[in-house]
Amino acid sequence: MDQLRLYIANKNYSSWSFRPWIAMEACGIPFEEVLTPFDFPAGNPRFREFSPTGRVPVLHHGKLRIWESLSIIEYVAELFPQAGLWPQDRGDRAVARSISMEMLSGFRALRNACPMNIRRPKGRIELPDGVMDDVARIETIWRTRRAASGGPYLFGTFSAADAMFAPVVNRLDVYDVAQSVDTLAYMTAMKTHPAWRKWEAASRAEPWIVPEDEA
Ligand SMILES: N[C@@H](CCC(=O)N[C@@H](CS)C(=O)NCC(=O)O)C(=O)O
Repeated sequence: MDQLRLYIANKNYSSWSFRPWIAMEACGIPFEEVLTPFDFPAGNPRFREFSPTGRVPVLHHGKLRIWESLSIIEYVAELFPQAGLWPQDRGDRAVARSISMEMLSGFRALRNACPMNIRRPKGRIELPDGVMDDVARIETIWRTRRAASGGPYLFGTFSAADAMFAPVVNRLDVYDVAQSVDTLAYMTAMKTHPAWRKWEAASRAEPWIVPEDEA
């Protein structure tokens, strides 16, 4: 099989890159990573060299190009069915996809106000209207899924749904907006996963600062 090559941007800031990366890393899927740092003042011109949309993440597999974080996860889940990216139970799988899509298309107030920033020291900021509504919905999803599965992840073992929420775990953590014991327990499970620790260590070692993402 051709090597899978995942194109990503800064580990400290690129929330969409984080999702397929942690899904593949946590589920033991072999891949090569290619990191190209953001260059926002210039409009990220180098991304066009490997990405049809000029955005990351993108997966190259032979001549195939796959963009959009969730499509990448779906592709590798089909390539490696034994890796368990999605829950085994069909109903659970459907709900995992529902909450993954809800994440992909929603929670804009939280995403706009609180950019992912792995190495940000914990501290509150003034939050615009709507952010705490997003947080409440996210906490309900996490609490409901962990109660149904028994945890520690949303569907018991780590799945693509956890990967889709990984950047949100960072946001609730570093902007100090999570309070409930159950939310904090889920965040601890995520932040102590070996794949998270690997991404975090690399984020901390990066030299780049992106002013647009320093809230
Ligand atoms: N819906 C896309 C979002 C991709 C996206 O917006 N990526 C950001 C980085 S996290 C990007 O490439 N931004 C560069 C730009 O807009 O120039 C996905 O799920 O992959």
